[in-house]
Amino acid sequence: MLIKNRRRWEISENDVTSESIFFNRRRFLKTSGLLVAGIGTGLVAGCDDGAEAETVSGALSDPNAARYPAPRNANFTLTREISREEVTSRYNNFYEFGSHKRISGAAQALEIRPWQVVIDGDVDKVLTLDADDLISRMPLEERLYRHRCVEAWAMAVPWTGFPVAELVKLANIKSGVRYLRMETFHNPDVATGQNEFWYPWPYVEGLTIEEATNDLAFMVTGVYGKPLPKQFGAPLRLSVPWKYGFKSVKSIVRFTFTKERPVSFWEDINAAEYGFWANVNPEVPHPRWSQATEELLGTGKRVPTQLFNGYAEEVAHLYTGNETMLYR
Ligand SMILES: Nc1nc2c(c(=O)[nH]1)N[C@H]1C(S)=C(S)[C@@H](COP(=O)(O)O)O[C@H]1N2
Ligand SMILES: [Mo]
Repeated sequence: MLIKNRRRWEISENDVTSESIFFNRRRFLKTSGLLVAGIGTGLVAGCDDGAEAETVSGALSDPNAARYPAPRNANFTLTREISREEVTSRYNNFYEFGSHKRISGAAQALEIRPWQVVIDGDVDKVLTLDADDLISRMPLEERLYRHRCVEAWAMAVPWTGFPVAELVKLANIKSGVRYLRMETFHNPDVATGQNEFWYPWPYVEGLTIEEATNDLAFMVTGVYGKPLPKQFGAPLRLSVPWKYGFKSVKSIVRFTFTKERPVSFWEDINAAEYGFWANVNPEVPHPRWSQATEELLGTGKRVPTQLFNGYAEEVAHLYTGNETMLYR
């Protein structure tokens, strides 16, 4: 289909609703009571404790808030400085809210509570869980990770979360499962970028089961010692730091275990540029970005890029004997 082959830089950024319109709309919804009325109407399985408190504004509060900052896992440290929160929280890729970096204001319109998560596919029993409930069952820890976008910028952040392997354990998967498919929410009323019909919404990403259960694969629930801000992909966002950033899917609503390799969002748009594997590799240039070096956000410094983004020791064994995995 011709329209799908439109490149990112050809897409107009002017049709994104401005922040002020967003906030005015929210204010209208709040004062008219519509926003409050919309909360809590979805009966969510597994969310039966009724303990969620309502704040004055009508938004539900985070029952896991007291668990931040979580204890830091010393196995995951960095040899570079942590990127400044003021920079990383205002420079984000989240196409649901616009095809540019200044989406942090618009992303605040996303209601993350209640948030239903489905675990389905080749599992013993389909699970429908409330995200807060899921997180409350998981061991939270802090890890210092690199993040490397295919656009050749990089950051280093203290994520809080739990190993994806814990979620795989909870899912009780059947034998023969080979992939984990993850899907972002779909709500064009709130995420105006999803009205840009030439994108294959909702955003989808996938990993092999071996990748998903590798110790580095992390399900992020917080950052900088606090629950995750919306622009970073609250309430559940993946981090697979040895792969290009687009693999780290945000605001997940569905985990599907399958025998078939999922087609990722960017792979669907342009498989030659954004393949399924997307392992960071300085020797394989992207048509628009040499991958040899990267800019550290907020510093103006460029540094050499490393194979697997510096995580070869942890993950190289996953790809031995298959060259294509080192390509795209
Ligand atoms: N749902 C969704 N997830 C997404 C994206 C997106 O547009 N939508 N962008 C990806 C890309 S390209 C990158 S680099 C990271 C950016 O994460 P950050 O904004 O928290 O730095 O999120 C990834 N996850
Ligand atoms: Mo990215």
